Parts: sequence; structure tokens; C-alpha cells
Amino acid sequence: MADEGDYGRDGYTVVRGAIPPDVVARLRATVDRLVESSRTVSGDHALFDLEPGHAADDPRVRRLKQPELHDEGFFELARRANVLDAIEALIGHDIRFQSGKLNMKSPRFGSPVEWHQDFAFYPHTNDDLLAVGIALDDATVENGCLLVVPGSHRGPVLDHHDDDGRFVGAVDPALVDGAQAVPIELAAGDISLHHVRLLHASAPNHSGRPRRLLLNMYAAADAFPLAALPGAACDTLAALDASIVRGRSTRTARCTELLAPIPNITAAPGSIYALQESAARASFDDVAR
Ligand SMILES: O=C(O)CCC(=O)C(=O)O
Repeated sequence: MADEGDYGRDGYTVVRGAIPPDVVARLRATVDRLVESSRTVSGDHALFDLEPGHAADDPRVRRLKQPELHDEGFFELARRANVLDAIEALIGHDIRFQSGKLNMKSPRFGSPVEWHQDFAFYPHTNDDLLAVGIALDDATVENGCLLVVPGSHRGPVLDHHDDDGRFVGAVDPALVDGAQAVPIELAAGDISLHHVRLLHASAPNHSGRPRRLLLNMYAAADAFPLAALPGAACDTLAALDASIVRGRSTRTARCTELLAPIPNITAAPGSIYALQESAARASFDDVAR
């Protein structure tokens, strides 16, 4: 296992065994049921992001979008007290839940995720935002665990646009020193917490084991969006208020000194995969393409 990371220094940390095995088992059963129901689905869908090659007799789902809106278990998980305690220790008492996504890397064809910083997708007035990664399976280098560049959250927000000015949700691979990357290996039930400006990615799944990682995004209540992807979950003040999961809402934005590039994107992209597939350069081979 890689080291646990120090959030302030490295931009990530890990809490081992945060989610009990019975909860993980129930979530996995829910995911299996949902994937089974994807057999009848094709194209754009509110819940399913499908891998290329998805078919009724070979369902290939790469992401469940906002599973908390479709299942009570995921809804409760986003509000779980010990997870919120870990978040509070890093970004303060007043916490908004932004949205969740369950990224599934299936054996043999799980899509990679190119190097990026989440802040490039949704810049805010301050950077007290983080993603909690909840491992539903053991996540290792072989099945495509998260890779991070420790300390990169203290550097600039890099350009996530292609040469033609389109936001592609990925940085130029030449800007990433792969030798500095470290894996965040998790056992099922462990969680990772990574800073919104941390440079991260994940390789394709070359193993015979699935890697299902739920990523729940949270923000300090006084971090207000400067721009958001079209179709983002929290796009009105009422939606921001309604998404408080600990503490209280506020109408006072805390503005810290930072450079926050505004993504040049005008239409809902579907997902990070669709955006990144449109980039001219890639760090990882996409085994599914
Ligand atoms: O699923 C992964 O490995 C990383 C996903 C990610 O970084 C994202 O969806 O923003």
C-alpha cells in the first residue's frame, strides 16, 4: 500500500476502513442490479454513462451519474457522519455536498481518466473543495487506482484546453512528470480525500478485477461557483442551500487570492470521458476505443 498522504502537504489523505463491509456489500449489490438494468439502454442517459461497445448481451457501464439521486444507500453514504467528520477536519464545519459519480473500471475494458485538476471544471471563490473516493473494490495499480502528483494542489491550475481553445478536461501530457505520480491504493471500504486542485488521473484496468470507485464532491459552504459545467448539479442559490449536509448555508462568499481559469465550454459534455476523448493528446491508451 502507498503511504496515507498528508492533506496539507500532499493534497490527499486516506482513512482506512471508513465504510463497514456490510454497507459496501449492499452498495455493490445495488450497483450490480443497476448495471443489469442498463442492458436495455443506449446513448445518452440520466444515470448511465456507457463504454464504447455497450450492448444488451454485454452491458458496459463506465459511470453511474449521481447515484445518490437514484438510490437511498448512496444518498445516505453522502451524508455519513464519519465521512463528514473527516471532511470537516479539512475544509471546516459548513459543508455542501455537490454531487456523486461512481466510476467503474471493468476488467479488460475500464476507461482511463487523463491527468486533470477538478478545479478546472468548476472554479470557485476559494479552493476548499475536495473529492471523497469510496472504494467498493480493492483499488490497486493493476486495476487502475487513482494516481496523484503530491503537492500539485499548491501549484497553478493548469490549462485544460486543446490548441483550438476547446475545454477538453485534461492537461497536456507533456506538463505531467509521471515519475512524480504516486498511486492511492485502497482496500474496499477505505476512503481517500483529494484536494480540488490536485493533479490526478487513472490508467486503464488491465487486470481481471473490477475497480468501482465512488467519488463524492464536497465544498465549504462559503465557496461559490465562478463558473460550472452546463448541467452542473448546484446551479441555483436554492440548490446550494438544499445541498448543505453539515452546518449552515451562507450568502457570503469567501474569496481567496487564486487564479481560477474559466472553462471554455458551452454545452453539457455528457461526462469527463467524452470531453477527454475529444483531446488531441493522451497519456494513456484507451483499451475500449
Ligand atoms: O475514476 C477515476 O479513476 C478518476 C475519476 C476522476 O478523477 C473524475 O471523474 O474526475
